[in-house]
Amino acid sequence: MGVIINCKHLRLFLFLLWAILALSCKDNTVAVQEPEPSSEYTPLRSVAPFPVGVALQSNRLSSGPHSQVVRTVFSSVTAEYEMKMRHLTDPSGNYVWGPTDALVAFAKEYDMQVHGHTLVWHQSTPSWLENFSGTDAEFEDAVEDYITNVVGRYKDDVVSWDVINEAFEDGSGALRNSVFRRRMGPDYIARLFQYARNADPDVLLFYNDYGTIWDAAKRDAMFSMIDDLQTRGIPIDGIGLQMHITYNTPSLNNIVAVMDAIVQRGLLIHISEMDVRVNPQGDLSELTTGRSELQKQRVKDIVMAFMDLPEANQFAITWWGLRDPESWLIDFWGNPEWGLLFDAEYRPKPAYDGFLEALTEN
Ligand code: 9MR
Repeated sequence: MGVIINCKHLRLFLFLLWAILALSCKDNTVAVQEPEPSSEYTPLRSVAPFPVGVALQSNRLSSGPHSQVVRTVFSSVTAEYEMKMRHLTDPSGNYVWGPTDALVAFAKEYDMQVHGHTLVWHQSTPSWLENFSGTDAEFEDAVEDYITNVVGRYKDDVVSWDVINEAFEDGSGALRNSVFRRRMGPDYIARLFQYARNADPDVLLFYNDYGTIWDAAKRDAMFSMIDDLQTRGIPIDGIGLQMHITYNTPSLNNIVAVMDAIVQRGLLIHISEMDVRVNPQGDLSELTTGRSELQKQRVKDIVMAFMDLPEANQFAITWWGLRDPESWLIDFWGNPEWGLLFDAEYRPKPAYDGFLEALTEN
């Protein structure tokens, strides 16, 4: 028996379709059903004696659960990418402040501190600077202007900046041959720090890198740079240890040895980009209880080691993302990975308990 659709049915159908769409859309975005975060756990910020941070992308602030967990649990934020040069300026060199202004406003509203990341990074050089057609002196003026503008804009809101990120090569510790090194000469790092200090006498200035725990040449290069800056009275306040590690490497002893060497130099320590890979060999297709417990112990050990440092040297611990599926680790390593404190459903993992236990049992 055939179905006859007359005009009246069609109008009713179209009206219902419109009503459903209108209810599920806001600002042209189809609303995605998101899990509700649980509130039955202790927020890290309520017990940590130092700032606990998280890397954030401004587009995720529009997600209710995401922003709720961030502001409840953490007391510091870092832009995961939006405060880098290639994002703070467009290809012609005009400033793009929208996303970072939004992040800073969010942090202010919820009483969180902001760590600025990063003024200079060879992997985020915008094309207007990479292909700069003026003289070397004009290039340096442009870099100084940039630092003055960016640090100056957030003078009242950003407490600390990574002045330069990852300046040394893996394996050799040689200064990377970036456009900054080529156009400003081998002493360019000292001048970047000085420009940042001139822009804000109070902001804390960091050198940030990965691999300084397990790569001896890179570590030596970093400490030589620090010693040189300090001998010459160039301002530097702290070191960011990125802490992209796995559940079983590097050893805690090696981590502690590097932290001690930083303490000996009177600098602040920022565990600046923490995540703990549990699947470095790619043998897991889902997170097992066993690996999860190893991750928990690893987090606990590191937080305890950080808390054993003299208080004057403890700057902060920052997680490089909130939920496992949002982490850069998955694309970068090409394995399923669960490196962070929260799972896809915004549930705190055993690693979260490890962090809490270190804070409360110490
Ligand atoms: O996690 C960040 C990713 O979302 C960005 O696309 C990428 C490029 O801006 O940077 C990633 O963060 C890096 C950080 O800035 C410096 N240390 C290594 C981090 C992972 O690549």
